[in-house]
Amino acid sequence: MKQVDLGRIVKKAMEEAVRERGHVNLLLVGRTGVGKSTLVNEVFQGRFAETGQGLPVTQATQEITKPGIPLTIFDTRGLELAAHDEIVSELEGLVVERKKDRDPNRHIHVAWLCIQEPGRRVEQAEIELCERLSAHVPVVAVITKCMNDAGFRTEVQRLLPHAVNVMRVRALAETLDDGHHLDPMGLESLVELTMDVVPEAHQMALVASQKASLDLKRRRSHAIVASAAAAAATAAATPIPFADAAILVPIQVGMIASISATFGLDVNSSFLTTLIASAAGTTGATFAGRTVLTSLLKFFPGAGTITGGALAAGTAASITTVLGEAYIQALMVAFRESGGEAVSTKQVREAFKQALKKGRKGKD
Ligand SMILES: Nc1nc2c(ncn2[C@@H]2O[C@H](COP(=O)(O)OP(=O)(O)O)[C@@H](O)[C@H]2O)c(=O)[nH]1
Ligand SMILES: [Mg+2]
Repeated sequence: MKQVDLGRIVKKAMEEAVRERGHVNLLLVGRTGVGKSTLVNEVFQGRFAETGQGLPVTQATQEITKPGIPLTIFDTRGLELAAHDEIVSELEGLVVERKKDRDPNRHIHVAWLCIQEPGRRVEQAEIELCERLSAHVPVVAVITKCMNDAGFRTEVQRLLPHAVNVMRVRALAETLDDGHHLDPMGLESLVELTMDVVPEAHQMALVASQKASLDLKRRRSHAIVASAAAAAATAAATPIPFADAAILVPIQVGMIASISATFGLDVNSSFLTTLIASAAGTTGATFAGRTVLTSLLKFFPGAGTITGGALAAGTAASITTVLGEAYIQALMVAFRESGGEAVSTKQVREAFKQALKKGRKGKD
């Protein structure tokens, strides 16, 4: 009987998922104190701006990365200084320089130019910066600490005509003097807009890095499940003898790895191996394809009635779908509980078990 070396399959699938996800680079500009660091901490996983010093790139820029997160932030300071001309040129130079790199994962894909609403001022430095940067990279103008627009957004649009859009955000909740409570706002829209302007090959990295829209992660993951289900159906176009069902394993493992990568889960091979093996009802890392199949078939109505010892295309597709959707469900639960920050592998495993159980009940 054909043996499955799950550890090896998982390792390969993870490497591929991470490679396909790519990397995204965000240039963060704006005067000191407008709320750039706060914004980044609220939008992305990993508390990016709390690292303290990043790697200095130019006089005004430092490069911040976090292990496991496919995002680099170029954080700028000094735009408020008298010498802003020099800084504007330096930033433009950085974007142009990076664009020459043969690896598109090193290009700067988008810039957020932050201006705070309470100041209600757009400075010359910001106008020049927006104009010069937008010749090379999409610039999103972000109005921060929003409480009361009073026409400021329109004013920013007029002064920064090259910005791809002007978004209003409030990164932190506010309580007004009269006890009125204002929730954070605009973070999800900012991410969605940024998605639209980042080149496609880097969108997955953005989806994975951000935490403002869990829905974005969920939507992308549904697409992954759909294509894995189609691949499974194709593989079983000629009904697969049970003993050869191992050919579905790489498809399903690839799916789980891609979903993990999409959620920005900091996974390692041993975690995924354990996760999949336990879903498949085995503990060993090497097992027969039939073992996986028999235990997955438990999740299916009518599975017991399959006759002739073969697996048909429709069943192969639905097993894959149930598995993938249960995993998405599990990650949604775990990430909601954690507020979008890194979740523990134990949390995911537990939620996955629950989701599979629920899926199974739903079918019975
Ligand atoms: N009330 C309120 N304060 C904010 C908001 N965003 C940032 N801040 C505050 O503004 C100050 C400067 O923020 P910071 O993120 O360090 O600005 P940076 O210099 O642009 O990185 C800090 O005291 C933040 O707490 C917001 O949405 N609402
Ligand atoms: Mg800062």
